[in-house]
Amino acid sequence: MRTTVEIDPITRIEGHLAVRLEVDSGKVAQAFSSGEMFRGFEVILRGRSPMDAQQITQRICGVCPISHGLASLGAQEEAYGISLPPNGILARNLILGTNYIQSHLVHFYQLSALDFVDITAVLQYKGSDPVLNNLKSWVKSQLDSTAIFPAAPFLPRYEGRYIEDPEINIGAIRHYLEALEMRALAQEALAVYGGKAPHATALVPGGITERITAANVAKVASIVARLQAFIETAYLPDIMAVAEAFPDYAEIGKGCGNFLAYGVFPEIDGSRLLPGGRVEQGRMMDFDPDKISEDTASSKLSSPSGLHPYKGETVPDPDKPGAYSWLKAPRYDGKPQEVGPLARILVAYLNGDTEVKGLVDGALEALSLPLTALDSVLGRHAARALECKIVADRCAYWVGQLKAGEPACTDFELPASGRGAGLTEAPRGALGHWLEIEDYKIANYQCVVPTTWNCSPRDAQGQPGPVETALEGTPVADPKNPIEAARVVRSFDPCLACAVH
Ligand code: NFE
Ligand code: MG
Repeated sequence: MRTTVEIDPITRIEGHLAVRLEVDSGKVAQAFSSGEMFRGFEVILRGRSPMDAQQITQRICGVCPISHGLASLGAQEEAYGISLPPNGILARNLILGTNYIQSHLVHFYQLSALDFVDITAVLQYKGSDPVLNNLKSWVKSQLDSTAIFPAAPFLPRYEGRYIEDPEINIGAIRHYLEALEMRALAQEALAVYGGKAPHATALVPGGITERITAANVAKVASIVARLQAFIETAYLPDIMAVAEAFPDYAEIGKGCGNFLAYGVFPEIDGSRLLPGGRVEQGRMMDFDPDKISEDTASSKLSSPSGLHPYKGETVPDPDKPGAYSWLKAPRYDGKPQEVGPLARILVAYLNGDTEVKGLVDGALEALSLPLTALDSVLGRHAARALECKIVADRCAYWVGQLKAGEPACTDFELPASGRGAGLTEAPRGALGHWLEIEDYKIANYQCVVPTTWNCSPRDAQGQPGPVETALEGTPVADPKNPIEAARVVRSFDPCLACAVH
């Protein structure tokens, strides 16, 4: 029997992503992913000064604003013909690195963990930890109350199988609360060189406006050390516990098999901590940014289909027949691409990065899984957690390389005309901003965003987007509790506010 299942909204983060599933004989036969709002940043930017773009585009999102700011600066710096002094490169890496850490921790603990961890286990808690006892009495009082949604945001939830071991559940719930403190700490470190969090005021073309001092180096270093300790002692073990409890999710959620990363975290020597590249069915392929285009066949936009972002247009058309999403459908050489931590880790692994190889092989060996198991719900969570460790460890190195008193910014002059592309990686994947300047003003500005890649609708060839493909074949035991499908979608860490920008 065929049943239609709607999950709307599907993420625990702000933004309206809906998925419609056609379920047949207990499995998803077809999936449709819909972004349900229009924002219009690309329209707002036209006619403004390009030098404001890194501030305006940061407002696309409160979770990954730094990536939008840096993509914008990358586009501007190419157009202005400037490069950064070492302090500028390092300080920006620390701003972005601490942003990644808070984003990855929030994604696992606040946005996904409660798909696996049984929050009701706290009611059985008998220890003396005041924080857990507080939570326990709050949940109890909520369940006894007449609140419409007692114990929100923890409940209600889809019913299904959750972790059974009370010790693992209680430990993860404790970490859920600690992760909120870690997030605040990461934001505090971000603000040291960013000027402010979440939207950093210190990001300017040529570098950053904050000065490097011995005192602020010491402050960032001490916060990074605390974040590293939490990642090692909580995040990584909790991910392994989920993987051990849900081995079936190493086979659920296989995506489109094409992975794209632009690369991120430039080093002083010109290399990148996480390199760019493209993987197709397990093999490294070449990458040419000219082959990026955006299809609009299923998008509520009248903009022409198949344009390169330099030529891109954004014209809303809410009543377009057959359209079911406000997202465009980005394609590389006509094909959908999965982006995100898994794409970055795969590219680094296949590039022969020894640290990444060691971490990935170690985790796979501990779980007795082959490399191909990475293309799954568990693989996405594991890649995000391993990347979080790699970035935090490198932040500890970068902060030691800063030189107090030396410049963190280069001077520049705004040209009357020019263009540039800023290709970077947001926590959720490959992010590009394309800028065209005429008469000192923005003539065109296009953003191609991670969740736009991952949650894209079908294109003119009828090819589904990566999330739609990953959902196909997912078992749904109870159409009233489609928790399996929710786990698949959330493994991508979608952010609709970004995707529709
Ligand atoms: Ni709003 Fe974002 C990230 C970007 S996702 S979170 O990471 O760009 O599309
Ligand atoms: Mg766009």
